[in-house]
Amino acid sequence: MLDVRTTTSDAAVVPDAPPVPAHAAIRREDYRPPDWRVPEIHLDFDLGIDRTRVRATLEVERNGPHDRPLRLDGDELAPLRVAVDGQDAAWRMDGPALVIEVSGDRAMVETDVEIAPSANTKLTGLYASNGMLCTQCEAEGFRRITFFPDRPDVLSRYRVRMEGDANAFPVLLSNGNRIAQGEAAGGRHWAEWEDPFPKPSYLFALVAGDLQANRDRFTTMSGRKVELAIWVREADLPKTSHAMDSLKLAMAWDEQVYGREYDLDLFNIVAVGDFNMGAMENKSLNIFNSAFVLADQDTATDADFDNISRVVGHEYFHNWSGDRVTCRDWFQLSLKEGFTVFRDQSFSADIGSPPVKRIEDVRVLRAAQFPEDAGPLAHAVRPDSYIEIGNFYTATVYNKGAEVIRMMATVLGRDKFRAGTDLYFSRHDGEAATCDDFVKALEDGSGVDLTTFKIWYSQAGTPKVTARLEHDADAMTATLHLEQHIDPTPGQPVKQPMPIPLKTALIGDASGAEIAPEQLIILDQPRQSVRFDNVTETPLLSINRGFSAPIIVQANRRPGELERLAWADSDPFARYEAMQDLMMTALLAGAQGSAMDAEPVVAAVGATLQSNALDPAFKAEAILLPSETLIAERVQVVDPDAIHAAREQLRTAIGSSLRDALSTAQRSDDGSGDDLSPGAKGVRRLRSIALGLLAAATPDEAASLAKAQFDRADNMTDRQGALMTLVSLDAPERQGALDAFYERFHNDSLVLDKWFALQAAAQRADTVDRVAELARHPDFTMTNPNRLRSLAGQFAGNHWAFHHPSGRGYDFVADMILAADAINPQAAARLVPAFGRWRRFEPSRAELMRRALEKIVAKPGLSKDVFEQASKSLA
Ligand code: B3K
Ligand code: ZN
Repeated sequence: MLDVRTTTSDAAVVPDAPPVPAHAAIRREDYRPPDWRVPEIHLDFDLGIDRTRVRATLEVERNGPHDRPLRLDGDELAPLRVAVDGQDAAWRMDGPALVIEVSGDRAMVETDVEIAPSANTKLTGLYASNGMLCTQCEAEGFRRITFFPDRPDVLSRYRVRMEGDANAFPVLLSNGNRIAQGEAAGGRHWAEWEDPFPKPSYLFALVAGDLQANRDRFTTMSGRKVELAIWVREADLPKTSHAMDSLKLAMAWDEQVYGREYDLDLFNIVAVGDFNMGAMENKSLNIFNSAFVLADQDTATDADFDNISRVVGHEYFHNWSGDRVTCRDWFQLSLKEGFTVFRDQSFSADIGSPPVKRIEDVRVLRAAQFPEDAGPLAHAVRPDSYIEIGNFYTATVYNKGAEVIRMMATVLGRDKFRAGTDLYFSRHDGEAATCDDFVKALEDGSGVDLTTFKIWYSQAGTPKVTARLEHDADAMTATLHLEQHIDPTPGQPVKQPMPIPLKTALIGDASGAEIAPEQLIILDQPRQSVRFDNVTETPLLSINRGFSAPIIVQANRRPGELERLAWADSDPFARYEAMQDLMMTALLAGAQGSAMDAEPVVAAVGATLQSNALDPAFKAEAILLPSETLIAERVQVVDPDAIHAAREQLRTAIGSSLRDALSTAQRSDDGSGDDLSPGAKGVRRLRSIALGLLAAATPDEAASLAKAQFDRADNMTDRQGALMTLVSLDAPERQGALDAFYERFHNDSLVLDKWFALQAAAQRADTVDRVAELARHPDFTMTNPNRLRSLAGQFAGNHWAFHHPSGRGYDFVADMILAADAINPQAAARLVPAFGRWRRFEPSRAELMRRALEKIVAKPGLSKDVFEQASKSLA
């Protein structure tokens, strides 16, 4: 229904537009430039936790010849006043949007609204968290603060004045530079900020609260002095040093690797307890989930420390890949996200261990993106349509998007890639660009044609490549036969061949040497063969080295080939991959009812553990078994119990056969808790993985080992690692350790999240009952996304427990989704993909999952976020 109102009797009324159907899809091909531009905006905030008054003054400019009215997006807003050039003006509401007739080509448009931050449980727009006010505007949150053409291709210069109670909000921050501040009557004060860089509304930010700063400085490569500040509650200040160190490293790295310098005098980070995702790259005022800022040895694991470096780097790198060059429309989201993930991955590799980082990145891709790409929610890196853009901050847009850029970087080589990115940044600085613009800049900067790679942006699905190596000993040649295939995905029944860069080498079976040095094969045909000459001994195929393409390789292997590669391959990733393939072969046999031959796996794990040439971090990765979710992706019909049993069987075989080597790794004293070097982190990681394998073979003994590790721990990594094993055991030590953990840390919400998450991840038949109890625990709340994720999100990812044959796991998560939807649709929608693969399960579970999805879709008043995910999952 249209809500037509006018404030003056002679106002022009725009003819009614046809009603927009509920939950309509937005399509990429419908893009057209904005009707009106807004070069300048002035915002005036009268701040209050319960009520905030926002006055916006927009300098608007007609964009090209047309007679369309000014249409300003809004969401749950009602205008209190609308003026054009100082005069009350005619306006009407078209659904949530404000429509104003503007006669000339230019005008000053003023609107007043009142918003209620404390009632804003969606955590987008302006909201309250622990007594402070903060914003989250990406993707469409700005329209919840004020009326505006809320789309990324409308770039404006922002001036922001805010005024509020000086006690409640001693700190007042926004983007850019503070240009004035002062006292006001009644214990109030104000500040005015100005951002010289035009930016889209999604990068606007405001923070008001009682915060303290960890301050530091960075001098850029051209000598500019930048004031750095990380704002937190006073008690958290001691936990900010790692984030600050990471920020300075990231700033220096972007100068060295991409030639990108910071461009303002201030860079602020604010930590917030209630936040929908990891962090947000608002220009010069990054707002972070406190989980990605706060860390010390006692409360944060090594993984937490690494994640802080990664996310601090990611948001900082957005200053160029996202803020200076932004996206034309939300279909181009991967332009900034894929590129920035690629940049943060390279940064983490450079400050840590490149091979281990690559393995971790691939593990994440396989766990999150491959299933997405093979299921009902599959979409292209540059999607064609969406109902709710919030649902497209996916592993495909982020992680596959990063892989696409990595492939082009591989093809170009370092210098040409850098020439391409230099051109991209200079050509599009201050603009809203597209993925095509990015590829074009890489092409023009490098002089290399990348046209064929564009298909990676438009075609969904993970390519499967079969590889067969034929050896002709007499001719001393080997021929590699490659074939590619992509299964249909929703809306894309027929697939085109893709260009697939495969780093390939041949390893001599007898010598273990590289008998054909690594070369880059570009497979861009459905079928292709490549010949190798001078093959002097039986060759082993080392393919997709370094995971040079985000694909599934199905190689025909001779018996013993993987075992040999696991030992001899000169590429660390390929070596890891050979171990994974060995393990997967055994696991698939077990899960599909055949006899499992654990021996080759045990031998390879044993050799890895004993090796003096490998570091502990690599060993830890290499001996980690594929997850149950990953195994499920590889079987015809998923039976979670059979998969779980097979994995346990293999863990038990490893644990019992390699008891001594595992005990040695578990007992290693190297790496004191405050040592965050890759070596020390590797020792700790290996310790807890070894403990887990020992527990599969000798649970009682492992329980006391775990308890000792828990009691002795001087760091959270060892403590959490011990607890991870204990929670899955039926041992007397279990409850005591959980209680001790709770007792010590229940006032620290980030650590309490771990307490919930550990129990939700427990490999136990009764986990489904335990999570239901935990949902009634006084410390559980759905209003905090971290807490919701630590219980419901963790449980939904616990393959065996979630897929409990009774269907109670499905009921639990479905009920969580529906309850959370009424509070925070974005957080609720993130839980839906757990049901997405329902068609692949054995009939009884498939039916129960389908019913859970139907129950969700049938709920009256469902958000479009959850509706889109659940209805597409059923389709
Ligand atoms: N750009 C933000 C994500 C915003 C998500 C909005 N639903 C964080 C990031 O990727 O850096
Ligand atoms: Zn990002």
